[in-house]
Amino acid sequence: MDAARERGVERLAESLRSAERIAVLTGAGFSAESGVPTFRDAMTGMWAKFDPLRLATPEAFAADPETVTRWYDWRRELLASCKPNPGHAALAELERWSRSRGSRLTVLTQNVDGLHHAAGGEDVVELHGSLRVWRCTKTGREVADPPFPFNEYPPRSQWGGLLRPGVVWFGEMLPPDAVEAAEEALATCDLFISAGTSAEVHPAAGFAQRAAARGAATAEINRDPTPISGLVDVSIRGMTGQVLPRLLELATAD
Ligand code: BV8
Repeated sequence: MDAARERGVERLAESLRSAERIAVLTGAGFSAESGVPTFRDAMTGMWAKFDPLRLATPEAFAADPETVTRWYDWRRELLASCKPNPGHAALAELERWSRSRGSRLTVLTQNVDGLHHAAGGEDVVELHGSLRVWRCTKTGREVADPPFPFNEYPPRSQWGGLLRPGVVWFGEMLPPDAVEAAEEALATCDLFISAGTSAEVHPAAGFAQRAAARGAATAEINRDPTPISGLVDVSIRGMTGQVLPRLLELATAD
């Protein structure tokens, strides 16, 4: 690990050891090393291929439910072969380590892939819903992990409606229970870490600023610079799958 990155990780490990309430915001970059395409990477990102801003909206689903549900079922099938990476495992271990010393670490994820839970994370808030849950457009009732691929697009629900993915589309409100949990973490954290996110999708993009305004220590771990890189106390340029294990090692060393 290069010297500047190592120094940043050492500083963040120190903050972790003295923090009592930690909030970690994660985005698509956290799952990139698991093979899940992010929204912005030119070669693999879905912005280039499918323009999520166009497809990830209620309007697109209303206009063309077949294309939208095919896209989400394709992503769901892709996810089936994706496993948590060392970054997910290290973060789940940091959560357990925090709990063992009487502090608390909450993961606020923008990802809909379920990989934090798959890695053993427990205190995880899915801000943008989950691709594993599909919801009836008529009754709002949810179906967890419906068999894929669907045999028709758009898939019909058993209650006479259509099935839509249980994710938050652009222009939709975040789930109230997720908002409540995120607000509680933001209001009480003394350390806020943003990891693997472009910090451009709201309201999550504003979390670092809000934590800093309350006096929490702030840090970012990201491959590329983002709009919050200049705002946080510690900005670590790196891959979460490599930085998180090193952070765990330094933070938990006796
Ligand atoms: C809402 C589910 C009320 C669907 C997603 C204020 C200002 C401006 C706009 C708005 C605003 N308030 C609301 C908006 C509108 C909108 C918005 O933010 N638009 C953006 C485009 C400007 N927000 C909303 O509509 C939200 N709803 O606020 O309701 C409202 C509504 C309208 C108007 C006002 C208020 C709902 C947003 C949720 C949308 N749903 N996902 C699906 O998955 O299909 S968001 C979607 O984008 C994913 O969740 C994904 O996570 C996210 C993209 O962001 P990132 O996660 O950061 O991923 P990205 O690819 O962008 O970046 C990856 C990063 O990782 C990069 O920086 C890269 O360098 C880094 N990286 C890559 N590999 C690695 C790595 N880092 C480390 N290690 C690596 N290995």
